[in-house]
Amino acid sequence: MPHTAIAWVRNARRIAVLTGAGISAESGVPTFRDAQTGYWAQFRPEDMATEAGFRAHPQRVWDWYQHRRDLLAGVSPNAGHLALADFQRRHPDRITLITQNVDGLHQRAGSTGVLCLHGDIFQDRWLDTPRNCCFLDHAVAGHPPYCDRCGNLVRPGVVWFGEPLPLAALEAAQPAARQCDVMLVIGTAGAVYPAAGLAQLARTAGARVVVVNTAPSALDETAHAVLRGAAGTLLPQLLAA
Ligand code: BV8
Repeated sequence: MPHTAIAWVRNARRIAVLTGAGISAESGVPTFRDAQTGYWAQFRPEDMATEAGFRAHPQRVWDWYQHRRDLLAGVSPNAGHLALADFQRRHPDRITLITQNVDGLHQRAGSTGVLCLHGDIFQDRWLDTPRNCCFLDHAVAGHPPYCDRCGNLVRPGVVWFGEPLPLAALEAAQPAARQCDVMLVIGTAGAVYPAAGLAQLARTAGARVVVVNTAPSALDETAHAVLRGAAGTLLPQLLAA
């Protein structure tokens, strides 16, 4: 663990953290771009995580999310999630946690005020604007569930490709990136925007950017330091100070 990165964290008044699917990998959650296992291997996540994909194949997409929800029910936060939650407990006003993940593991580790840029896989919402007959707790069970009065479909409460990010989360994440002294970019390929753009925003505003990733990522060149390794190993070292 380079001492410079530890020193930057120790001396930082404000730290912004951007996490991606890689921080949940050690919990046993397949990352977004890992080849989907089994039946799902034949489909591209980028095609399924879209409104068009859901409208074209509602059962396939719904079952993919149900499969991921079921998998998440059996996993726990790992040392990387716990190190971030522990740091926030010790330094409550020094860290802002921004995540692309929809798995809720940061919250289960004890992190609070998590800015969820891509929604929450455990939330349901209506596909079409709900009418006064559409009540989620009255939706008829199905793949997907639906309103038996107007046929509206239930969809997962995540942000699909081509959909805008939740304004409140994004409008909190951008100033956090601009005002931080250090940005930690953890476990993300850096391929999805506007989330990945937060790293450049931080760098342009003068922050030290530190990437933690087991493999090269599109944000390595935005970083002042790249720590090659697993989040579950490196974060406890980086944040223990
Ligand atoms: C939007 C929810 C506009 C669903 C997801 C430029 C600007 C703006 C938009 C765009 C743009 N260019 C292109 C776009 C469009 C698009 C986009 O970015 N496309 C990409 C494919 C090019 N963006 C959008 O559509 C966004 N919306 O821009 O709207 C708009 C405005 C107004 C009105 C209408 C529209 C919405 C994007 C959100 C998509 N939803 N998730 C779901 O989960 O099913 S994105 C999905 O990808 C997940 O959230 C995931 O977190 C995210 C990013 O992936 P990563 O987290 O990086 O995961 P990945 O598997 O790729 O990588 C894992 C990394 O971890 C690897 O690097 C690996 O090495 C590393 N790793 C593995 N193990 C470990 C590890 N690291 C450390 N430790 C380990 N142990």
